[in-house]
Amino acid sequence: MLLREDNRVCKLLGTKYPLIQGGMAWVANAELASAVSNGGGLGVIAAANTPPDILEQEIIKAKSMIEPGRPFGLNIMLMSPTADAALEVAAKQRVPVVTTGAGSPGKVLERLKPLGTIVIPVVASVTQARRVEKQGADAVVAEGMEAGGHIGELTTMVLTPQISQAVKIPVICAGGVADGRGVVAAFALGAEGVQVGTRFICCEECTVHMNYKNAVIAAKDRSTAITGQTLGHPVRCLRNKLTAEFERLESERAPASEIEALGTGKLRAAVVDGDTDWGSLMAGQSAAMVSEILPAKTIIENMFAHAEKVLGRVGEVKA
Ligand code: TUI
Repeated sequence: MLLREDNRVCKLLGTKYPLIQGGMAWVANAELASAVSNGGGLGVIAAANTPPDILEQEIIKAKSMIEPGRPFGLNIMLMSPTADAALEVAAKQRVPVVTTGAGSPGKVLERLKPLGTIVIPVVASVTQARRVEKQGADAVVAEGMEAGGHIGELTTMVLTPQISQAVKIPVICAGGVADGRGVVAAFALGAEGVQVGTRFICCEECTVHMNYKNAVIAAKDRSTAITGQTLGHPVRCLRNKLTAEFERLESERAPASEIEALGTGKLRAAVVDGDTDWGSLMAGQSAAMVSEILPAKTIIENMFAHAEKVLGRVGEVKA
């Protein structure tokens, strides 16, 4: 059995499955978060750069869509200029779980732990994992560079076991997890849960433009590229005219301001307008393993049912 009664992630979150949905900017809204939470995982709304009043409305909407007793979360992107405002919204709305990304979550832990909020930072290195444990994090997401969006340098395969060994708090594995095989692999590496992003772009309840979903479904093994590496914040997305232009500017050592400017507004163009040529189609390498649009609940149930079958093939995994 992969899923045990005593799974620490399920106990911490109060979910049926030890699964967190990635806090994908522009993608993770009330519709997606409520579908994942109602499906037995932890749905997460992305604060990203959302103005605080609109973010608060989104949280209120999610609360109205989520079945009583089911938890949900808010992801705060720490590089965002609206991160402090999002933190206050999380406190005011008593959001049960907060995940953080792209920075050091000290301030978030200080503000929210006294309120009883569960805080789960996303990290990309062992040093960061150790630090957030000391600062009082309840669990940690170890995110490998197979993931979509803003990424670190290490792969899921090497990051997860090292973080699992370095900390006592539960580790949730992210980056490349899209099906039951990924869940079993995550547990074999020492994780007690998974964070899944890309797979949920292609769920029925996700409101992104159909062109974005179709691009994920069409993706093959080498369909993603990393842009922005020369700027110090690498971002993984599906290859298109935009990533080719990034590559050209970066190889020509264009001024950082010019490269930065190229990215402005491009995630919105992909998500809202369905611009697959010039939009930023953020997605992880697991896009190649996504082949159909299903309800979020079915995705989650299939993932864990398949995990049990896979585990039957590899034998009982011990930490
Ligand atoms: O945050 C993410 N993924 C993201 S954020 C995002 S929004 C965006 N939009 C446009 C351009 C750039 C970003 C899209 N995808 N994942 C979690 C994550 N966190 N990955 C890596 C890190 C990280 C990096 C540094 C965590 C901590 C950290 O610490 C720095 C420090 O000071 O300790």
